[in-house]
Amino acid sequence: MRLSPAALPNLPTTVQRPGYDRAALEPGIVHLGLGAFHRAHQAVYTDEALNRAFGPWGIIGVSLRSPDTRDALAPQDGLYSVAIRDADGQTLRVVGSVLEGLVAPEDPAAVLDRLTRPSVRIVTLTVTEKGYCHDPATGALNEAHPDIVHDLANPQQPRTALGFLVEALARRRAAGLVPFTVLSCDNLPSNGDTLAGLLRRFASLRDPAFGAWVAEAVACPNSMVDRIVPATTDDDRARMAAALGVADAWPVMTERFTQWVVEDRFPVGRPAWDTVGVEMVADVHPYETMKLRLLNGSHSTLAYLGYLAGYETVAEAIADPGMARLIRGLMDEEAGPTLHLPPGADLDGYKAALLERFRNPALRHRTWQIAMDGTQKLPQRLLGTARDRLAAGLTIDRLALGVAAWMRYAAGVDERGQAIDVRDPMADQLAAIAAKAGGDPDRLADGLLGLTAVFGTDLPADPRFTDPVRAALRRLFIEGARAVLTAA
Ligand code: CS2
Repeated sequence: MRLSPAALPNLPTTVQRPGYDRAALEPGIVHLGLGAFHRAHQAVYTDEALNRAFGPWGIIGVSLRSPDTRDALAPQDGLYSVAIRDADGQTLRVVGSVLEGLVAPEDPAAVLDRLTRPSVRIVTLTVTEKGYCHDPATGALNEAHPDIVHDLANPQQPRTALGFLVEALARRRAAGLVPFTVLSCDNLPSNGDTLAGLLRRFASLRDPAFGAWVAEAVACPNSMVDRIVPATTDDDRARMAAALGVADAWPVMTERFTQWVVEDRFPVGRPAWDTVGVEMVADVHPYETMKLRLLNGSHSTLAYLGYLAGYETVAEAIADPGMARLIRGLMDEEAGPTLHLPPGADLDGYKAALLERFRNPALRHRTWQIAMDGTQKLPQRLLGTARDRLAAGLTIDRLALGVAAWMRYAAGVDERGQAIDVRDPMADQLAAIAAKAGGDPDRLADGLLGLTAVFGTDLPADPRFTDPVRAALRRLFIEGARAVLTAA
């Protein structure tokens, strides 16, 4: 038996399920990037909001690359399960807010069709950092990106999120339809403002007057998203089937903690997210900086060092006392003091909760998963913090160790001489730099610091940044990650 609307009445009574009439649910949101994170976060909030205040806010989910999620959910009529797991056990629910899945490369016209429906009023995105096709150091559009070049030349057959959004906005404008609100839910600094700038630039490259209209007419609220969602494994599928009594081809695993802070700028409406815990605020920046620098900055540092030290998961890595000291120090001494806190924030409670979340024994969150796409993540997770500290004349030793651990990882060979599967949009450049460095830490540092898309031009020219990074990288090569952690 497979999870489906017909199977809902027979699920164990402890499994929460949609309390609204899915057959009457109209789509009002198109989501780009139908991955596990969206399904454990925004889709859950929307499901809850539909329970509270039913309205035309069903979700059409679009995968920009692989058909896997669509293939898993289609036979289930879009239904899927979410397991909240921690030391206390697990809580299960079935989510009903996703109505349909589409695979963009299979049928771009179908995606554009959904995006131009009058009932669609919000487009949300979780396309990961690299999905914005921008220069991570500056936020500017990477106009040489092959997919951007393609989408400008073939507006009817886009490949990128930007290409779809801009073509759909052009069609809506031509048809006299109101533009949708575009809500980025990725871990980028000023994600809405950044996206607004990219949309404007992309649209201007098609036609400057259209670019000006996009800048004027399209609302792109900033948002901060937070929930840890490790990739689902076959073991998770088997445990889920046993708990539900039916098979779910792609359940998602997550933690109890969840947070979503959104700027309340939705000129054409939104679900009743404010009734289900979404914090609707005027300014997201303080929330976002706190999260990116404390959670994600710690996560990346822990992921690179943890992987090098032979730890497979976050929980294993943070159980190393040296790692716990390092991450605590990074938060307390280096990242924390750079923050302008949101109103009413409890910084100590937040940091303690983060360490507890990293220790969650029931989530197998792989260091390798977090280590992906380092070139896209480092700027907002570690380098912005380093810039602020250097400007204030402060030290950056732990941040430098995090950056050096990325460099050691990006070199592509672990401490036992085994190849590392380095996933990164700049993987070819990383490999070429590593090959040229031939295992010499100083040459590796020089080569990687030359990536201006990551480091800009200021940091590589500042010895207060480069000296501690080089020193940490030498130690990682000579002593190894475990020894460096022991001394942390
Ligand atoms: C992680 C994030 O994979 C990663 O890079 O740091 O996905 C992290 O789990 C989320 O941002 C938590 O909200």
